[in-house]
Amino acid sequence: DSMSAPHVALLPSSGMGHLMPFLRLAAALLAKEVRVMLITAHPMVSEAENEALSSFLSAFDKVTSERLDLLRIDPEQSMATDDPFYRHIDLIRCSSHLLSPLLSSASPPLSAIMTDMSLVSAVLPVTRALAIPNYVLFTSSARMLTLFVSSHRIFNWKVMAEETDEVQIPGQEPMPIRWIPSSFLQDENDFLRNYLVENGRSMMESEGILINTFEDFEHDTLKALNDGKVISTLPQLIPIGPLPPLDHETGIGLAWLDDQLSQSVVYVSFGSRTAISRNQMRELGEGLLSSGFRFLWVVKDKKVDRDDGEELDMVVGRELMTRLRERGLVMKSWVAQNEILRHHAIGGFVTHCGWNSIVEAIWNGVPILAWPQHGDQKINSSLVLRSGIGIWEERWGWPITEPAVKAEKIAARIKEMMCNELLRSRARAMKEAARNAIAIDGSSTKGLMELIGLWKN
Ligand code: BUP
Repeated sequence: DSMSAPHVALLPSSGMGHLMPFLRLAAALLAKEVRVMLITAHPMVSEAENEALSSFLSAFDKVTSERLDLLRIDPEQSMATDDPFYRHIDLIRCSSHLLSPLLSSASPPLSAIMTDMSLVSAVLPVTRALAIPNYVLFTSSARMLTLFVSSHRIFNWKVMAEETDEVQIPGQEPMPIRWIPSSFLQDENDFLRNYLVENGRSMMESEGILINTFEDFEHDTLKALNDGKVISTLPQLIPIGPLPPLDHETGIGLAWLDDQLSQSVVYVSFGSRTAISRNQMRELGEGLLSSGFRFLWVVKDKKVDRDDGEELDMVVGRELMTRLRERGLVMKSWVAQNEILRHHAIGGFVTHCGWNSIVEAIWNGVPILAWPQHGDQKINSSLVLRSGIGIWEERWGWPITEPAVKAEKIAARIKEMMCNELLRSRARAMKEAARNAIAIDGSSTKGLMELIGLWKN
């Protein structure tokens, strides 16, 4: 009954790639009769985050929404980075003591808090003082987690990168240095590098790590992690994925897609925080045209959507835009990605391989052409390749540099993705496995139910 229902706080961090899985987790917990307090830090970085939060709150009125009003600090004192999302994380870090009154006044008292992977080290001291169990939601792959939790044991990544071309993480096959997120490869004075390493270390002190993946997709890595082969001090790791997209995640109508043949359209998006160069955009546009397929392309010109004011004709070029409009749909973000991926007309997804995008492609059985740009995306791409649900041309840019990948090459890879029946059938099988994982007796459901059971005692 509701008297004994556990009460849990959720604390996402900056950017849609972090907010989306938290909102979906909130819904999954509510569906299991858990009370949810959602704490978000304001002001948020992007318009997309504001909108996602308010539409979520109107769809789920049982959720208690709390605001963490960020301190205004001198940017000079903030983490040395010009990335607005990392700066925002740093503001949350500096404001984390303000969480204390929010958490301690919760009624009924909190059974646990779920903290984003980028906020663990900042939040742990607060939750420890209040004796609230602190769990982490890791918003990337299990393979990426192996790197995160070993990072504090690898003495100096930068030095290592100069000496070898592979990283040996215990219990794992060697990982090429060129897949490692560049932040890890900075020297020991680099704030961001130290912050990542510190969070990896702090995760060891959390009560448990929830991860948006599932057995059939990352079986070996999950097993190595849970058997203590990667690091013996790992707290319990609970795969709870795929966190299913929510019904209210809809956008403007997709009449154009409705008129297309099944599996005939290429969907192209590089996520919510990756802008590609204008030169590369033009090649991509030409590549889409010469692939012969129809397409839905979400163009991103600036890292943060608020800055993305320029007309597509200016960004892509008027002449090219005219030709593109004859064959496809070119839009600016925000689109409702899951609604697109689940549409029968979509036959393939050109993606930067942000973890949520991969999980959503799997959820909908859509084959992938991986084009990673930074961060965890190469590691994620390697999983796409290995599982056989997509292809990856490793020689393409990292990060997007000049010279741009040429249109003909892009067109050839798009054709390969769209015409490969084997990819399509593997993607379909993975979709089945994904849905089974969260069915009533699925592996992810069991993990989540056991966890909730702990909170009831
Ligand atoms: Br763009 C865009 N609509 O127009 P990732 C993204 N999304 O629904 P990222 C939309 O944002 P990180 C759009 O479905 C996914 O849930 C998308 O997360 C949604 O990449 C999320 O794929 C994006 O993980 O984050 O945003 O680059 O850097 O954390 O990987």
